[in-house]
Formats: sequence, structure tokens, C-alpha cells
Amino acid sequence: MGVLLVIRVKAFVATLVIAASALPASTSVAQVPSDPTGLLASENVTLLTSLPNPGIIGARFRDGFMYTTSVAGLTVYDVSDPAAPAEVSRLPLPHFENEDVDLGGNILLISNDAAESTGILHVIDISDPGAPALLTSFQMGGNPISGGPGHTVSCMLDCRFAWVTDISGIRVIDLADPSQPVDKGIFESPAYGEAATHDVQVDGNGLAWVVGFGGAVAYKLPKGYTGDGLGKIVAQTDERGLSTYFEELGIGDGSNPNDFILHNSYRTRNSGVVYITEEDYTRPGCKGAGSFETWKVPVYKKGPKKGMPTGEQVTLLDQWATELNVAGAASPAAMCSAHYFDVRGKVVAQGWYEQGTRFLDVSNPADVRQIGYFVPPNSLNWAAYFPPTDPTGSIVYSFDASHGIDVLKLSLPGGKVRNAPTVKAAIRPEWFAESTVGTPTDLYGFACRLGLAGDLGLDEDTDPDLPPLPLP
Ligand SMILES: [Ca+2]
Ligand SMILES: [Ca+2]
Repeated sequence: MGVLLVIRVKAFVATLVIAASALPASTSVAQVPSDPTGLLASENVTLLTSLPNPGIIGARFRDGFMYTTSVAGLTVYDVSDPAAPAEVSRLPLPHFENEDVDLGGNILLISNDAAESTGILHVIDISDPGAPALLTSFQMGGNPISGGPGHTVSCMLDCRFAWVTDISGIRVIDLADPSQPVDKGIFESPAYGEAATHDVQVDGNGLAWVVGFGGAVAYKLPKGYTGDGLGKIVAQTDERGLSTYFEELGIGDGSNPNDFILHNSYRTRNSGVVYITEEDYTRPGCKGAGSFETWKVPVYKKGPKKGMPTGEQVTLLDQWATELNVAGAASPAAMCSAHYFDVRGKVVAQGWYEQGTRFLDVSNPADVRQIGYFVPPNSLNWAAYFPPTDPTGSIVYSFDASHGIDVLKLSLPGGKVRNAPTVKAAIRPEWFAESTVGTPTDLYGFACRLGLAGDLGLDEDTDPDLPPLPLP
């Protein structure tokens, strides 16, 4: 079964590499066209500008600068004017895919996934944002057959340590001397779930949440942490957090909270809720593909441990999925999953691959609802983030690997999320078309849809019974 996963990851990588290798040599990709038939956006979402950066994957912010990674390397932007990011530097560093670039102190980490070639940890000095400098490219091993380290790397304690996802757990790298990393070994986590860990996020209480096939597991690091282990488990999802993939192989109804893998998380300080992406792009259609989820974290209400998890099981509150993922039919070629998101107050902005950026109201975590959307044509959205330089929380950067960074403005009535009406996006007809993998588009000059149908052994020409298109 593990082999199937590796095969799938390889196919996923291969299709993106096909797309990336056909990228135009220059960054002359046009802005998202104003063609009203090509762009789906709710009335409260405006496109301010679009910055060409094809192959873009992720971002982090520090001191008025944004550090973005694409398959081509690192690009730094000055975001002191959040509505108009200005490029200040580039560090060419081809890699794949470093899903969740991270930084701390003067260090930024980029990883190369062993599932593509071999696991590499690139350590970069960002003390001068205008001239990021590669300190070392640390070899971690692994290969596309057996898998291995590097799908994501996360900074712990301001990048004093790197936590690298590595199949059964987390490989800890000591960065006391960032130019000479020291491998402390792999430490197993129940988030592995007999398949893989996926990422680590540090929450508002300093707890490190590891997510993967086995669910979500929060660790508390001991004082004076030395990198020998992952600390103490203080919270963990219940049995519903376990992946059902090996029982259903992507052909169940997709209603489980973990049909493939738990992908990334976000919890504010002392919160009784953790937000989690379920990533799932394994099914032949889009029904039940990856979702946004809220999970209840039992926390102490008072006393010295106030806000810390009690150790009771973390349980599902709600799941939200797009119109397409609910309606249930689409081309096997469509990438339907939820992906990385960010939170400002009670608003979540989430990248959703081909389904663009979705804005969700999480005021009531038991009843998540959509309050805005931005779906450009041929989208391949890896993430959406609120720039911290925008005190209003109305500007969102949408990281779309098909073309670059879309700078969006979300307007809320009276600035209050609860006043925003619930909205429903149309389903793009192109999602019902046959696979376009490898077929250059008129618009961008390259193919940006990732198809997995061939990998599943399905006939891409098979025409599923399509329901009429639901209109908003
Ligand atoms: Ca991370
Ligand atoms: Ca699902």
C-alpha cells in the first residue's frame, strides 16, 4: 500500500515537472485577464494586482518582507505597502516542492523532497533581505522509490532546529551552526499512520502539531530542548483522524474527515479549536475530495495551565467543502482538494488548487460557511495568506502556481464577518472537460492542470454521469 502512495506522489511530481519545464523563459506572463467570463469572484472580492511568478508554492513574512518559494527558488518582496508588493531579490534554487517554506531568526529553510530525487535541506541566510545567501545544502538521503525526508521542513524555536517530515515521523536537524547542520535522527509519531507525516505547524501556545495519515498530534517541547525527540504528546485527534485511504482507496464517498491525509493546521493561543486541512486528490471524481475542518481541542479553563490542552481527545466539529466537492462529479483530471490556508480573526482564506481561493467564516466553528471566493481560470492555488503589514486584514495574497501572486481585497459589511452573506460559487464548465495534462493553454502557454486519472488506471475519456451545473 505504501508503494501506491509513492507511485502517486511520483505521478504528482511528474505532472508538475511537465508543467514547470514548459514555463516561459521570461516572467512575461500576463496579469489575470479581465475577461468577465474567465474570472469567478464574489462581489466582495477585488483583484488589486497580479504579480507574475509561475510555479509559486508558499510564503512567509518577516519585518515587512515576504519570502516566497517557487519551483525556481526564493523571491523576496517588500510588502510594506500590502496592496503593492515590490520584488527586492531572487535566489535561484530549483527544487520540489517545499510546500510550507519556513523561517526564524535570520534563517530560512527550503527542502527538496526525496520523493522527487533526494532529500536536501537548503539553509539560507536572510539577514539581508536584498541578498539572501545559501549557507549550505545538507544532504538528507532518500529516493523516489523508498521515499524519505523533505516534503516539508518546519522551523522550531526560531530555526534553532529543523523538523523535516520523513515517512514514519520527523527527522530533527540541529541548526546551532546553520552552516553545518547536524542530523539528530528520525523520531516516530502516531501522525505517521502507517504511511506518512506531512507537515508541522507551531500554534499560539508554542505546541508543535504534526499532521499526517494518522491524524493530528500536538507536542510540547521540554525546557532546554536538545533535539533528542519530539517532546511530550499533549493532544491528539480521535479515531476519526485516522486515514481511511487504505480501506477505501479513494473510492468511498469521501465523507470521512481523513480520506487521505491531514495536511496542515492552525490554532491560536489558548483556543479550544484547531483548524485543519484534509488533503485528498485521490478519488476518480471530486465528491468528498479534500476539505477544511474544525476540530475541538479540550483545554483547561482556568489555573496555571489555562488554555493548554487537557489531553482529552481532539474531536471533529465541522467540515466545509466547495460546491464542486459537494456536487460530486467532475473530470478525473480536476485537482479538487483543499490546501494551505491562513487565518485573520474569524476569517479563513484557503488555497484550493483549481478552485482558487475560498474565504470562510469560522465565527461558529460548528458551522463553517463561505463568505467569498476568487477563482481565476486555470487556477492551481497552493496557498492563501494575509500579509501582516495590513492591519485591516482585508488584503489576501493568493499563491497560484499557474501564474503567480494575486493580490486580493476582501470587503466585509461594516468590517464584520458575521454580516457577510453566505455565498456559493459557480462550478466552472472546464472542470468537467477531459484531462488537459500536457496540453498548453492559449492563455498561459503551458499546461497547469494536474491529472491523476492515468495513475489510477482510469480511462480519462470515461464520461461520468454529470449533474446539471449548480448556479450560485
Ligand atoms: Ca510547516
Ligand atoms: Ca473527505
